[in-house]
Formats: sequence, C-alpha cells, structure tokens
Amino acid sequence: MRLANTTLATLDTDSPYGLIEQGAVVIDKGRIEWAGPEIELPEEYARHERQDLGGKLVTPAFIDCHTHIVHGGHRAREFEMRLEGASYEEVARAGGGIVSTMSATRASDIDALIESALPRVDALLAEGVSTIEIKSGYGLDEATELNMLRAARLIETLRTVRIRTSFLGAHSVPPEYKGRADDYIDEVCLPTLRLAHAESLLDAVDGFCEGIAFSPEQIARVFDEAGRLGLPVKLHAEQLSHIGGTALAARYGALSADHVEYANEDDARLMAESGTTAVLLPGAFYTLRETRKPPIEAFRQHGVAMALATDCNPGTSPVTSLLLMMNMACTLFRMTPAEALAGVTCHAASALGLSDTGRIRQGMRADLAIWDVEHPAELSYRVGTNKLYQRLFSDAED
Ligand code: DI6
Ligand code: FE
Repeated sequence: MRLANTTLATLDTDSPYGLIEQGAVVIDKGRIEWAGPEIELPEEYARHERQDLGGKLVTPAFIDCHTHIVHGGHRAREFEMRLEGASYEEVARAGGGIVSTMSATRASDIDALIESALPRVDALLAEGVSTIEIKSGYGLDEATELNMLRAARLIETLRTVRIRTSFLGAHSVPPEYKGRADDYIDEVCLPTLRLAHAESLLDAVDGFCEGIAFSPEQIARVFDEAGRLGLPVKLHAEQLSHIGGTALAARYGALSADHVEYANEDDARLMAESGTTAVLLPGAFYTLRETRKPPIEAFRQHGVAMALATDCNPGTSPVTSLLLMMNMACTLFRMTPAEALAGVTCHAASALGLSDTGRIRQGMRADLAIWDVEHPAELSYRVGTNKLYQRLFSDAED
C-alpha cells in the first residue's frame, strides 16, 4: 500500500513535527518501507497501490505510555464529596480514595476487569492510539495484582492494540499492612513481582515514590529485584512533593520518571544523563488542581525527552483522551503543539523502551493515524473534537 497526497508529521527530522508536504508512505507487511516527498518516490515502490488521501495529515499512531486503565469501580461520589468540601482524610474515612478502588478491584474477576476497561480502551483507540501501557497496583495482594496483569494482557487479544504492562505493586500500602510498608514489600510486593515475571506478565516495574506511598529506599528494594529479573524500571516521582524519586529513577537508568511537577533542574540534569524520559500527566495536574508545573524549561535545556499520557485512573485522572492531554499540555504547561505531538508518539515510545514505533521512518511498524486536518497544530488546538479519519495498526511479528 502507498499512502499519497498527504502531509506527513514524521517526528523524524530536526524540523518541528518532521513535516513533509505532499508526502507518501509505502507500507509492506506491516512495516514502513519508505516515507518522503512523493516526487522523490523511488521507482521500485511505484508498483504499490496508491491511496490518495486528499491532503490529510498522517502521524505515527499515538501511544498512551502511562495508564491504570484496568481497575474496578469509579470514584464519582468522592469527586462530589470533595466539591462539597470534604477533606482528603474525610473522603478516606468514608471509604474513599485509593482503598475504595482497591476493594472494587479485588471484588472483580478477570472478566469484570476486562469488561470495565474495554470502553476506556476503545475511547483511546478512537483517537488513533495503537499502544497502551497498563499498570497493576489496585490489587495490592498477590491474586488481584496478577489478575489485573492478566486482564491487561488479554485486552490485546480482544482489540487491535499493543499492550505493555508494568508492575505497580508499590503503589500504596493496603489497609492490612497499615504502618508496615516494609513488611508489605517483603511479604507481598516482591513475591508477587517474581510470580508475575515467571508468568511472563511484565514488561516493566513501576512504583509510587511519595510521602503517602513509598520512600526512595523502599522503591530501591523493588528496583533491585526488577534488576535481578532483567526488567526495566519507571517511577511515579515528585508528584506531590520532592523526596528524591527522580534522582533514584535516574540512578537506576529508568525508562521514565512520571508526573515530576516537583522535580528541579538538578533532576533534569540527572535524567538527561541517564536518558530517562519525563512523562507529563496534565490530567492529574488538572484534576488535583495542582499549581506547581513540571520544570519544562529545564527539561528543554538539558534535552530531556518529554512524553504525555492520560494517567487514566479513577482517582486523580479519570481521563481517556490523549488529544485532550495535548491541549492541556499546551495550555497548562506551555508546551508547543510540536512537543505535544512528540509527547504522544516518539517520546512515549521511549518511555516504554519501544524503538520500532512512534516515528514515520523506514523499517518501523506501520502504526499510523490519518487525520482530517491540514496542520498538526490542529491536534492540540481543538478541545473536544476528534478528527481521526483512520487508524492503521501493524500487527507484524517482531
Ligand atoms: N499517582 C496518582 O495520582 C494516582 N496514583 C499515583 O501513583 C492516584 C491513584 C488513585 O487515587 O487512585
Ligand atoms: Fe499513575
């Protein structure tokens, strides 16, 4: 197949968007065979059937590199209570917060977890997403953590989507281990991590490094185990306070440090040195009405790649739109529309350690999104309008 009469946002040159006017993309067996200006198309590719796209925009398919999309229940009542003036503690005492999602998740079997996740997955796919990262972390016991990961893996068999899973056993201390976080790590988190790995359920290991969750020392123990198992790490770091998660992530060569509102210039330097991607999550920033912005300018200056994701979760980011995240990243964080597009494509791929998707380049997977727009800035500019024309998903074998 040869897509022609298109504008290409390849994300593959130094110019913003890697823009190519009057472009063409040749696809063969799920891979990009050639991409460039159509007048430069080598003769050998002319035999591929030409599909005239009438000037539409082609981008890499989107990648949502940070989600908690598999979970039980929702927290609309908590949202309402907080608007009525209840404090976080009052909400927690009324059975709300992360523990309420944990209970709802423990009460769901695999089928129920999948059934509730699929509409959220479908919402992402409808916006041109090809790849979704899904974390465990609402089970906080062996059986439920494993079920969340199995449900995540099964979604790949039910939809044309690529799923990458991360183990987030170190998300929160469950009530039965209240005040005994170290025991939770030893008795539940690490053994479950080993079981999940043995069942081939994992692509990466994550943690929540925060005053209300786990300390850098506790996360380090989880990361050491990940290292023994040969799994890459990533971290929820510096979301609500600065306690050293980003520096820890960089020390372990993490794929990404996520949230990072409270990260500083030193953190940016360390991330640049370790090649750690900053995953920015404007949906959580917005929902929590956070005012501290991630250090975008320091990331730019030190050359830290910035990805964007939904953080889709029932508590702090009930969001299923990457287009909205692009708009919010521009409006709230003052990222450029070109940075926003890179954030949901090539840099999101880096945050997952994927090197064969996220750019329009020869040899990469033909994961593409075709948009009924003239210019890529339109993707970030509109709010609530989805101009996806077609999503192309490559299920070529690795
Ligand atoms: N950061 C967050 O904002 C969420 N988890 C995390 O690691 C909160 C999850 C929740 O409230 O359910
Ligand atoms: Fe998260």
